[in-house]
Parts: sequence; C-alpha cells; structure tokens
Amino acid sequence: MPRTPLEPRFTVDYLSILDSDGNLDSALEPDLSAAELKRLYRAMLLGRRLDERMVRLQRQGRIGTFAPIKGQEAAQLGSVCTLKPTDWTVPSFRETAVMLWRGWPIEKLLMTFAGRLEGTQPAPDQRDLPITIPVATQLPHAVGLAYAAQYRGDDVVVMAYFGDGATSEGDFHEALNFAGVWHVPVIFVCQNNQWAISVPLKKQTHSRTIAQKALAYGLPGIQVDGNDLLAVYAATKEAVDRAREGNGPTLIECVTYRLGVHTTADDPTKYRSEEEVREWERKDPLTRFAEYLRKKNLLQEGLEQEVDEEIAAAVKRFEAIAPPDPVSLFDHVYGEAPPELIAQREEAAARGNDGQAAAPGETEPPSPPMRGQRKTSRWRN
Ligand SMILES: Cc1ncc(C[n+]2csc(CCOP(=O)(O)OP(=O)(O)O)c2C)c(N)n1
Ligand SMILES: [Mg+2]
Repeated sequence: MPRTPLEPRFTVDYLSILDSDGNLDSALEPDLSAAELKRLYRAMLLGRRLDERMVRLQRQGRIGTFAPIKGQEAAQLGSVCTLKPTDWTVPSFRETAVMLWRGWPIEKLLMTFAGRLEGTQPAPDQRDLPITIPVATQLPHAVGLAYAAQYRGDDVVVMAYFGDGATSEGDFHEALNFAGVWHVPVIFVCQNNQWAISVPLKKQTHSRTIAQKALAYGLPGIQVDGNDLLAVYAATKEAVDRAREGNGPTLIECVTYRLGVHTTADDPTKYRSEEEVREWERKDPLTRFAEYLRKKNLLQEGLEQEVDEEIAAAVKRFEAIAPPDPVSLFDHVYGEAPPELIAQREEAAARGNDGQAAAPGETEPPSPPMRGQRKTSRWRN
C-alpha cells in the first residue's frame, strides 16, 4: 500500500565534545573563560567530596538516608551553570551539586538529610523549589512555574531535574505535553543514570533514547554525553537561550551513570555487576574534566584540601545546631491533626526530650509503658 512520508522527518541528535579518552572536538568547544572553567571544576570537586563525606556521615549515624550524586556532577553542573539566579530550578532528590551551585549552604543540605525541616526551606529570595522525593511529581510544578513566568512576561527560565525512572510516570508525560502546548520556557534535564533503584533502563522503556520522547510532544529533544561537562553545557545553553527568546521547551537526556548506591539504604551489588561499574568509572566526569583543565594549565594546586576544609567547617556548623524538639515530628503531617495524632503528640510532650515517662507527680502520660518496652501506636494496628 503506498504511503506518504510525513514531513518533517524526525531525528534525535547526540552531542559529545570531550570524550572519555580526553579527545576534544575543538570545533565544538564552548566559549568558557578560564575563570568559568575553574569555577566549574571547583564545584564538581566540591560536589564529589561532599558526596563522599555525606555517605560517611550517614554510616556514622550523623545524618539520615542520603542519595549520592557520584558520577553525575557534569550533568548537574554543565546544565545549572547556564541559569541566572532569577531563573528557577526544580530538583528531584539527587541534585546536591545543583543545589550547591545555586547557593544552598552545605550545613543546610546536611540538615535536610538529617530530617530537619529548616534544611529543606529555600531562602526567601531563592528561586529553587525544595527537594522532591515522589518521583516525577516536580515536573508539572516546573511547567506551572514556566507558565506563570510566560503569563507575567517575566524573563525567567525553569530547569527541572529528574531521572530515567521518572520517564515512566504519568507526571512526566503530562508535563511535557503541557509544556509543548503552552510553549513555555522550561528545560527538562533527564539524568539517565541507567538505573531506577534496581530497575535497569531496558526494563524502563523500549525507546532507543529518552530524548526521542520529546518528539511526541512537539518539542526538541537531544541526547548528550552526560559525563562530558562541555557537551552538557553546550546543549543546555542552546536550550536556555531558545527558551529565553520565547521559543519554548527542550528535553535534554544526559547519558550518565550512578557510580554509588541509589541511597545509603541500598546495596547495588545485589543487582548490578562490578564490571559495569568499573566500565563507567573509566568515563568519570571529574577526572575527564580535570585532565582537560590540566592541559590548559588551569588546575589549581591544593584545591582538594581547600574544598575539604570548606566541608569540614560546614559539618562543624551543622553539628553545633541544637537538636530539634522531638515533638516537632508531629508537625506538618496533616493540615488538621486527627485525634489519635494529637493524643500521641501530648504523650510525647509529657515524656520530654529523653523519651522517658514523666516521674510521679509530673504530667502522667495516658498509658506509661514499662521501661524498654516498645509501645505500639494505634497507627500500627
Ligand atoms: C511516585 C514514587 N514511586 C516510587 C518511589 C520510590 N523511588 C524512589 S527513587 C526511585 C527510582 C527513581 O529512579 P530515577 O527516576 O531513574 O532516578 P534516580 O534515583 O536514578 O536518580 C523510586 C522508584 C518514589 N519515591 N515515588
Ligand atoms: Mg535513574
């Protein structure tokens, strides 16, 4: 049966500028100044060293569950560095390097992962949404922010971050659809790190690329080597310029790899091979960029120590902050707390900070348990 090919014929491009062997395509080399390159490398190193430190802090029980970024520094910094402070970022839960670049103090990030509410709150003038744990739910919010900016005529671009696993959620598709229909200034940065906890990419999608999903929604999509900061920068800069000029959204797929655990509660040896990890370690974005800088004579001596000292000072400040009142655990769960929760809150308040029942004569909790005996809450039944 004769058929007429529809025009335009769709294509998806792949961009790489500095490959894993350090070969540079100098015709595509972005125009970044020495100062900008040095700042970016410092930010990558800070992201990496803080990441390693945070894993250790979690292992020592000094912070709670944490999602490391190791291996994804180029994808995060190559993209976020193209924004102005007046633009918006919309993170998922694995964007430490993005947040550092946007000015989140280290101790605030530590507070976040220590379960402290104050850590999650952006400064009043900061245009970053807080970390989002429910996968992909931040994406419609990002489109909403971009829609508002367009409606008000503000010079604002929104950059939303998410993973390969998020592309299987309805929110991802709804966000891309609305972004396309409304032609709003939003950049979708997918960090395709090959895994969604233990689910590999091939079980996530049968598409050859994630970038091509943009075509279904009428937006440009590009796949880049996400471990190549120069390629991520070039692709994102183009997308941001396009969005700022009123020419709509873009989906950028950064092909990268999570070198570490999914979170500190995960054991990846159960589902992926050592060889696979070794293979990606060879493509490490940090060593690749360091080599590029070394060739330009821009690598600063003693930088690692300087960065470690910055982290150590922040850890000290974090640990000097008074612990939270345990009763605050009950805050912000419900708009209007149900009676069971109010009763539990009162019981906890009567126990005081050490978690023990009040002494006779002090306020009696409703049903004091024996010392060491676990009290079953009504929620559990
Ligand atoms: C809606 C929802 N479903 C399930 C989870 C549990 N969960 C947390 S992270 C994750 C995998 C996410 O994978 P991906 O989007 O690739 O991001 P990555 O963790 O690799 O950065 C899942 C299923 C969740 N947080 N939210
Ligand atoms: Mg993933």
